[in-house]
Amino acid sequence: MNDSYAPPTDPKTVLAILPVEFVGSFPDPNHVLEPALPEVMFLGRSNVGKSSLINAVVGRKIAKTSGTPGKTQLLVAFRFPGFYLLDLPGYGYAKLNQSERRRLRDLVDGAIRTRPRVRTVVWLLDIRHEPSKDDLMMRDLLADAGREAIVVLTKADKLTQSERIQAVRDRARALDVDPDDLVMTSSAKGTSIPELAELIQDAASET
Ligand SMILES: Nc1nc2c(ncn2[C@@H]2O[C@H](COP(=O)(O)OP(=O)(O)OP(=O)(O)O)[C@@H](O)[C@H]2O)c(=O)[nH]1
Ligand SMILES: [Mg+2]
Repeated sequence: MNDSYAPPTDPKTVLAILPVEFVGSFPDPNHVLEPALPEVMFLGRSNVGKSSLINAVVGRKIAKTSGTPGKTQLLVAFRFPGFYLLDLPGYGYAKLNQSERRRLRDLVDGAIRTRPRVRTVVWLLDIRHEPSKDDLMMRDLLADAGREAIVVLTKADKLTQSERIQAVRDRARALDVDPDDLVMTSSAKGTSIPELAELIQDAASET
């Protein structure tokens, strides 16, 4: 992938021009949102950059972010005209006690397995790291649940250009996907943010 045409900062996206409303935060993975609309869900390890990427694609700071893993603890819903964006807690955060970890895992697994209106899952992986055991379990869960996914690499700004090229190849091989199907992003620099916003809008509006 080549990001040399990526705008440097703060690109306007197709989602940035839409009104958005915070709906609420819910502990139940099956919480029913009214009115019923298509849903796009953000998934990834704790601290991978889900909430930051949501803020980047919608061009506003709507999701809470933090340098400390485990920031998002509930299913968080934002409503756009015609669809919902859902922010999920991260998986694989080791420093929680067993019951909290269990609760978060049940929330994430339940949302992936059973929410009937999810059109696509935006699945995030840190570009710097090989997929973890949890990532690979999540891949199996997505496949098992028959979920379509947009696979995103995050924090591309943390690598040099040559490291990025190598990393995209390595991640594609580890995930057994085509490198061209990986969306390499940086929320910090705006890399591929307009493109990702369009993929999300397209998925949400497919009939
Ligand atoms: N350099 C860089 N840092 C990033 C980027 N995206 C996110 N971060 C940082 O990564 C940390 C975690 O970001 P969040 O967006 O809160 O991550 P999250 O996946 O929502 O985390 P949880 O809610 O805890 O699962 C924060 O310190 C962000 O500033 C990026 O593109 N580049
Ligand atoms: Mg978060």
